[in-house]
Amino acid sequence: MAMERTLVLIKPDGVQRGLVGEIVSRFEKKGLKMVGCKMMRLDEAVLREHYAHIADKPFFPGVSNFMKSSPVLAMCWEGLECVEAVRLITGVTKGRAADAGTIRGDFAMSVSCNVIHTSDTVENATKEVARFFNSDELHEYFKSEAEHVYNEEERA
Ligand code: FUP
Repeated sequence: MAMERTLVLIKPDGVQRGLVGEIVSRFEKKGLKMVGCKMMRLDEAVLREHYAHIADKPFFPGVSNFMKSSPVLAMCWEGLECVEAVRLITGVTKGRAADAGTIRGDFAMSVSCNVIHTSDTVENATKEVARFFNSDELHEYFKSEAEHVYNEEERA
């Protein structure tokens, strides 16, 4: 069991639709710890890096324009094996096919305007957190709820 950090971006549609509080609240209620948070405007360079795996797809220019259309909220969340836990809360890429109860299942209809980005693997999470946050923007602190979120073995 490993303590992990993962990147969450609330995309322009989530910001424009006033879903920031709802989304942050879901991660908080789950028992995850926010260790970084900032609003930022993404440029072409960071989007080409972040979406390198879809850069040659015909839909990339549309995704890129959408991601630049207003600021996003970048967050780093921490928790035990949280990369997978956050992906489960996120739901599949196509919002209208995502399970009810997931963020995309509850708030998205589109395949690209799908409210949030979340890292898909532990390896990518490490790279993505470093891409969006400087080390002095990430905070280590004790959150007392950990005693109730985790059992003794999980906290060790
Ligand atoms: P996800 O990990 O669920 O965010 O999805 P991907 O990394 O596979 O896709 C990256 C972005 O490309 C998504 F935000 C949505 C967009 N996309 C499309 O617009 N059309 C597609 O057919 C697939 C992905």
